[in-house]
Amino acid sequence: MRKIFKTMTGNRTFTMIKPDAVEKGYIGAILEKITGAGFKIVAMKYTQLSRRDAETFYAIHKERPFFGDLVEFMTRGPIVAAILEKDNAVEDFRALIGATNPEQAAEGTIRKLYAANVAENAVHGSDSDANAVIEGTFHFSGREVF
Ligand code: 3AN
Repeated sequence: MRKIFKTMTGNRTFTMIKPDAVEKGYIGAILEKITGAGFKIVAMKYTQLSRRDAETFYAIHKERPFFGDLVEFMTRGPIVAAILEKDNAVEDFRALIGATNPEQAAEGTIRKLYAANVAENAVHGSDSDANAVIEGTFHFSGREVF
């Protein structure tokens, strides 16, 4: 369990390649963007969220009108979950993926390149160091983190 707490020093973030991007065959291209931007993969798995997993992971959005659709979407097929390491990981990764809505995402960002729309937006990135720890420990045990 110990290594994941390095996230608290601000050098780790958590990501998922979401079902839409997996379905379209973008896993390799997205991982290449991530490692090409200087992120080191310190944990990774190919898995599928249960309904309960998705409801727990996105509990912060449970009052939002799109919550039901979000849970349906995130559980409809496999995802890639990963913990990434880089200086300033959370902020730099949010910059690499771009705005939540791909129409507003900057050129060259992962969402601009690979996301369909605001609901099916290809990748997740933690929004704070604290959430990176919560999200990383939700998906990985200590022996799966390097
Ligand atoms: P981000 O993923 O950029 O941090 P959040 O945390 O606001 O964005 O939203 C979590 C997820 O909920 C998004 N990645 C997207 O799949 C979905 N979502 C966010 N806003 C909307 C919206 N207005 N309509 C539909 N789905 C949304």
